[in-house]
Amino acid sequence: MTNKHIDAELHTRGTSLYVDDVPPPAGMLHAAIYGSPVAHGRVKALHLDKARKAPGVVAIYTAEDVPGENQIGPVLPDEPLLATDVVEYHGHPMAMVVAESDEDARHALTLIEADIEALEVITCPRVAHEAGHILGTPRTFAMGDTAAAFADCDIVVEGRSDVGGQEHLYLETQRARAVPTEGDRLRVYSSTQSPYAVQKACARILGLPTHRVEVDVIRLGGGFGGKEDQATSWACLAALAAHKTGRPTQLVLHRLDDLRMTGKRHPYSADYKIGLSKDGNIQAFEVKHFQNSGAKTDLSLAVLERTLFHSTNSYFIPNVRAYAASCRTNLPPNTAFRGFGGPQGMFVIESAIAHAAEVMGIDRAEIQKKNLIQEGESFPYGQQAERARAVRTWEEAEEGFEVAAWQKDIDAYNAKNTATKKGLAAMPICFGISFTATFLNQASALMHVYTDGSVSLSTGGVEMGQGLSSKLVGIAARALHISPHRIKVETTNTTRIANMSPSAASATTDLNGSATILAADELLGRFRELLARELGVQDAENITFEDERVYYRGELTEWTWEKVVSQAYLSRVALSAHAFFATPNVWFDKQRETGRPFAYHVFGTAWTEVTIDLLRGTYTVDRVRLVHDLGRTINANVDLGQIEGGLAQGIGWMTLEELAFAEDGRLSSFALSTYKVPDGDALPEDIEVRMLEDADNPVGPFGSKAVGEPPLMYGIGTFFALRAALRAAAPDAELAFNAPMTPEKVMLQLHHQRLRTLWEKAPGEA
Ligand code: MTE
Ligand code: LUZ
Ligand code: MOS
Repeated sequence: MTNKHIDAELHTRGTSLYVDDVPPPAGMLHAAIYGSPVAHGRVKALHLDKARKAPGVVAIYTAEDVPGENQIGPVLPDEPLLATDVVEYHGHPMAMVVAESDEDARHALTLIEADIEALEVITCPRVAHEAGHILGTPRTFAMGDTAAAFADCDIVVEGRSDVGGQEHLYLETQRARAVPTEGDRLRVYSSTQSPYAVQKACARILGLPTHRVEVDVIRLGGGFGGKEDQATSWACLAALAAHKTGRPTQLVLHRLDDLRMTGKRHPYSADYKIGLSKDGNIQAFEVKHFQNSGAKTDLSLAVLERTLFHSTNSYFIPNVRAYAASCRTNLPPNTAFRGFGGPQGMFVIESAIAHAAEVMGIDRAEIQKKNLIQEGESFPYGQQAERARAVRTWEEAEEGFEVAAWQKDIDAYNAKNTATKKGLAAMPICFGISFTATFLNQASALMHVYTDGSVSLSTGGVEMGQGLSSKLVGIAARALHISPHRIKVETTNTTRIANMSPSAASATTDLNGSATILAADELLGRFRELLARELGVQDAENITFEDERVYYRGELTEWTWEKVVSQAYLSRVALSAHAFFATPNVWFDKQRETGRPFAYHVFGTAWTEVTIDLLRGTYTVDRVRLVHDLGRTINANVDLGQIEGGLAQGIGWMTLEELAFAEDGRLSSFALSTYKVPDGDALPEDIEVRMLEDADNPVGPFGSKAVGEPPLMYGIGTFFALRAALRAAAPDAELAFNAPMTPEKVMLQLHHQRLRTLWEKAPGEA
């Protein structure tokens, strides 16, 4: 089986197609969006006359021009496509210019003026919480009795932890092209993880039945969650323009507009309290998560829920009380981002453990290891750990990477060096696989076999660089027992696959791959019956397929794949199959906040080594070594790419990527000159990934496990390695649990706590 990423060659040659690479249809118009110049205000007037007269302008549309419902909220109906009387974040779309060229459209934007009465701007989730600006209802997961448990603890520590948001920075910015076909019909090409969400929303805003809108997706230049829901508005806007003008219309966000107008990973602030026995067993944990949701609900409530699901990471804690609230602020609506609230939840428990270890004067890793969840123990939402591999991955990492000797080397280094210090930290991860909204765990596959033996495969899954197509080819080839080169994965299209779930939650291969296997089984079943007739035997179940050959009772026959297929056609046996898959045995009761939301968990353990330059505050991530549980991998190359890519994104989130919003709600880190993403130099030179062996997953396709999101959370280890290095430099300093740990923050903490005393003493003193 080929192990290459199937798009690798196209990408390398620059011939892979994205929305606006397809040659434009004749007469295509270009749209550009006027976004609110303030973060909160009442709209008094919008002056469009000058812009209407600008060269090339065909039309300008506002909320009044929406023929259907001006509403795109995916969960709660609180998000108009175009703002009406109030604007609630800087960049909030207010009007759309449609013009003959992108330049014309953007020039006209500069001629629009808005009269807006400024209202109070809130950017802090704690302030919003205090003021009662809460989206949905706060949630609490509870297990055991924390109050009683704290009373019995030898050590109780309390603190605060803050973690920043993150820009998705998909290479391909948000975009869509809408083409009117005939009658009231539209075809929409969208860079979306959720073609069905786009289809539904376009129909809703145009007041059409869903079947009038066809959405087609070739691939995305990255999504990372940023296009799970937030590709929808741009597709709807292009659709609105195409519907109104009757001409194809394309909307491509320029990078700076994309940075300014779209939501990001949710920043969180949290209060924690952790109680332990003196030998390091965690007895109780309480946490309050304040999610900075931005101005609209978007997917915030689902993200919030996943924060709760991962509030105890890989640990078993008998008494837990976890509260979480989505706090409405005047920032762009924050949204899905790889990990979906899980990483934010994990950061807090890791902070609490680090804090406790420092107070107790023991190794953080000692507490981590002692409390890893074991087979049959419960998570605070009632699900039990099954095939728990927290301890296994921990021990394989500890032994395989000779952590004890490694730590010794680091201690020796720190004893010798005064200008630089090293830190080493462990990061175990445990991530639940399945959409927590149970109904989304469904998928379909449509398989056509042509008479030459080639196979066309459609699923509801979207290729966004994660290697879905490569895996689907591998799965289909294996399920049909034919060569992968015979299989082609088609674009994702709403007329071929209806009502698909978003490609998200790392579950796309699990869901669509399982549906693919069912479709293949259906075809092979028909072929068996046909072959039984041809061979003149009754026991069709003894006909088997392997390597494009047919065997009967283990004996090779003269039948090959191609021969079977052409005989099936001549015998009028259907060569197409549609199959449907729904993940069995997952459920959740929101009233009682218990259930079995996940089909399974992904486990792993990473160790990270860093070096800090104490004079400059700069640092390097020297080494990351990890043991990861992939089940039985379908494509080791793709999986390794996902692990390394996720790790890189997690390191960026924890170190360099700092979103800065001014008090007036404006994004100050509005360009790549002010928002630093990790480049090759910022990433570890030495990454060693070991895939856990003998790690079958009976509920994944061919024993595999999902891979997309979990590795991002290894990046959290970098924060704690940096903290360990800081501790080596300044044992008594007050260090905040405040990520990202930018070089600036390293510097400030060192400067305040330690260097200042050194400098005060330094000149001429003993
Ligand atoms: N990898 C690449 N190259 N590009 C992406 O956009 N998205 C991530 C992850 N890996 C992403 C990626 C996110 S957020 C998810 S949920 C999964 O891929 C989605 O794909 P999967 O369900 O097939 O793992
Ligand atoms: N999206 C979603 C997700 O709608 N539900 C989820 O549980 C989820 N998890 C991770 C990423 N996206
Ligand atoms: Mo990923 S955050 O589920 O798109």
